[in-house]
Amino acid sequence: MSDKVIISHYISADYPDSDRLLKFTGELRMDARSAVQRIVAILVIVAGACGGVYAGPVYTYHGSFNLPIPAPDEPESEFGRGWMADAIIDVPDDYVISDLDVRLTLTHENFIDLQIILQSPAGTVVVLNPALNMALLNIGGYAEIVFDDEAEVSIEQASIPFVSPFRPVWNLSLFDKEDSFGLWHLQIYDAFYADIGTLDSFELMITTPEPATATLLTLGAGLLLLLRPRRGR
Ligand SMILES: [Ca+2]
Ligand SMILES: [Ca+2]
Repeated sequence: MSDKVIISHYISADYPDSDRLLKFTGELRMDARSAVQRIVAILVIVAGACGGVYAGPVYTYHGSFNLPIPAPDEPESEFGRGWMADAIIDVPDDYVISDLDVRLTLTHENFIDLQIILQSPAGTVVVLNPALNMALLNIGGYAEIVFDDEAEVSIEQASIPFVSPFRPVWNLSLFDKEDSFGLWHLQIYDAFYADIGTLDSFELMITTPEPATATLLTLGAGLLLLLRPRRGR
């Protein structure tokens, strides 16, 4: 119920003391407004806290491949250098990305050869690992590599034992707020002669915004509209 309704009630009762009525009206409006302000403030604080602490659902898209690195049709493949054919994941869903991590599994004789790049459906490019990353010299074999902006160790500081996750050289946050829908390309360039390998799998882990944040903000806006004094009456 708004303060306007209560005031109407007093006016229709032909309340004789107009000074007292005005004073009462003023206090009532002030109380209603401060109550609304309090509610909105609490909701905004709760929503902010939820958004800061909790992430929304994580959706994982996995692709299995058996792609030689480099591809056999590359001009210098016989010398162990050139591009791999793109590994492509087709994401059929529209999600707003709030965080993206990438997992890949591969076998290669020397990871220092590998430049690893991810391209989003929107065309944004992120270099995950630079070619000739000296930290990876003489690290090879089978590996599961997870790239995550929040990892403690950068891929440029990797060492034996080679344990994920690693921070990529460019931030995966460049994909934040993009739509997940469409073709994601993982591109690997073998930049150095000799050692070769194979990409086995590649996976996108897409975190979406916390739904409670949107719900609470909507609820707050709804209460604000509900309790706001009506005009023109
Ligand atoms: Ca992350
Ligand atoms: Ca090579």
